[in-house]
Amino acid sequence: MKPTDMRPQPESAVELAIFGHPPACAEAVHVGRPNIGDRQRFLTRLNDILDRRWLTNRGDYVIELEQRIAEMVGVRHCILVTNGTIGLELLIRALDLRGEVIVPAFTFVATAHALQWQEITPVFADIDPDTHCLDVRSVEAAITPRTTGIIGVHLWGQPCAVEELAALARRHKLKLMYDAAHAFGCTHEGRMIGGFGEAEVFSFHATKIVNTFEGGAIVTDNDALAEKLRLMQNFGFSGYDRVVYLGTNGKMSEVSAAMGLTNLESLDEIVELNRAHYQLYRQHLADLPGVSVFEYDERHRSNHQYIVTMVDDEAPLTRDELIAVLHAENVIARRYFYPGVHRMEPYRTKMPDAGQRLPHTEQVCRQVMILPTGPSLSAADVAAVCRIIRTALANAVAVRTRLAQTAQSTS
Ligand code: T4K
Repeated sequence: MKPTDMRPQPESAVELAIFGHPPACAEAVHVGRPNIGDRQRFLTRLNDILDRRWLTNRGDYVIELEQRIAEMVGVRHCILVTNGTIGLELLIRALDLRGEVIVPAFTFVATAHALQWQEITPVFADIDPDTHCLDVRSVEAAITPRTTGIIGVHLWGQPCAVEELAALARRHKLKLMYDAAHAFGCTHEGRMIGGFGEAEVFSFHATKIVNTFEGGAIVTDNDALAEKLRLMQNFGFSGYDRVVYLGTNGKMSEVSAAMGLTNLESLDEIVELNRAHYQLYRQHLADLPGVSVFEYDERHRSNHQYIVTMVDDEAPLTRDELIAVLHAENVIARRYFYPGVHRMEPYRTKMPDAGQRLPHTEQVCRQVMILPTGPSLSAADVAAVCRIIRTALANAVAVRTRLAQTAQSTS
């Protein structure tokens, strides 16, 4: 990557790809590159699966991974599933949620889709702008006689206000569950995420801190709930030829579990590296006008899976202008979760005015910019990504003019 100069310069001297310089990265640098543990160990497990000819239906690797996760999280039950979305759908059904369920609109669309898929109405509550998780007062204001539950999302691995949500749910006799897709390996005041609410759901998608290619897990201390979930994820079978419940196919395969076991062995190392990248981003992006790095509450431990930055109105460039500059350099920064689930279909049509009750969601949707991290990036790469941002901001007028010209010539 190229050195840059912070003083405003003539356009042609500003070393950015939008001005015709070669991009900083020869190949695309993505948010969400999979973390891949020890390849040899995975291949050994893969050979074992092939030798044993046991490919799915709760084989040895699925059982082993379920035990390891339950132990690590400190809960009695872990049910591995096909992916996080199926995990949410199963849990919503097993908890018998109906009518309306309160969720944030600042989340991946799967949180709301898992409800709507079952004809349950997601009712969007606003977020706390500091944590990006549900604002408890907004949740309370959204409760109606049709409300049956609340789904909190521990966004970016930052825990929800778990005590306040539990108290609210108790007061109104609502079921409380968590979408913990981002929070595997994270804690709330020293207690592992996974043990809160009736149950929690992790995602082990390729882009997550631990991946099983595709996959997820439901974790709970509730024996009856776990038993129901096990039946539901396997067509309701309780033995050969014996179906005792309505179910679907939500099983994880052995190859996915083998990948999960392998990646779990590298979890601590990856979290350490992510934490180091996070600190570097904070150093390199310090003192920039209008650009800040999301601050985690030190009482909790995050897996630092996402580098979350905010570009506010003080910045001389908008978030989208900065993203255009980064994309030209082959740094594929993302706008998670733009434009907000309430502005995605079918919710946008069903509730066109939802945004009016979600001022913080709307603001954060405009400001969040996710930058790449993980083992595929070096410390020098992190510095280079930050240098692009600094250079763009230091030459904001020229950058804005150039982007406008490019947009005009391509329209
Ligand atoms: N709840 C929350 C809060 C979630 O964030 C998610 C998932 C869920 C529930 C549902 O869990 P799952 O059903 O997915 O288990 C990604 C993921 O697809 C999605 O799993 C994730 N959240 C979401 C935050 O991000 P996209 O739309 O960003 O794009 P995707 O999957 O194409 O990946 C992003 C980038 O990662 C790619 O541009 C390139 C890179 N990549 C991706 C894959 C799949 C790779 O380098 N290699 C790969 O194999 O959704």
